[in-house]
Amino acid sequence: MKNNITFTMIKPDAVEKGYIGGILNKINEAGFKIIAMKLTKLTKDKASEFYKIHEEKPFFNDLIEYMTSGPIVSAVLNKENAVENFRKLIGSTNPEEAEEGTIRKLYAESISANAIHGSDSNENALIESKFHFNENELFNY
Ligand code: IDP
Ligand code: MG
Repeated sequence: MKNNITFTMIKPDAVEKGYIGGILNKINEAGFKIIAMKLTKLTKDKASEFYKIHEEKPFFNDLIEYMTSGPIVSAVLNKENAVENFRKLIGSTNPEEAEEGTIRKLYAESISANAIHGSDSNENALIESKFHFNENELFNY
């Protein structure tokens, strides 16, 4: 399995507050190349499928409401060791625990509205990229 891509979403809270530019700057400065990108809006079905692993969690319904509340930016990013490096760049799920300089420390408002998604494994990076983009859109990869 290749380990040089990861999948990300700039979540509705961050898009709404005008943080797309600031977040993309951080991503570029950290040396990630954007392979695919779009502004889109998730349907409830699509968000539920994407977060299926959290189906049984108490926060699942709120998560789906939040992720479908407005547009998101989804993107596929390329860098050596992309998954691990990107998780470091975005910081802890809970922004109160995120390190200084991380995207969640800078831009997230709470553990639920936490500004950005990053894949948690190489396998999921590929699954999530293909879930959001078709073959033509992944032409750079
Ligand atoms: P991650 O996004 O850092 O990988 P996950 O545990 O995979 O975190 O959770 C997915 C998303 O669900 C989080 O990014 C956040 O938006 C939401 N979430 C996770 N834990 C909680 C919680 O305890 N309360 C509310 N929302 C949560
Ligand atoms: Mg996760």
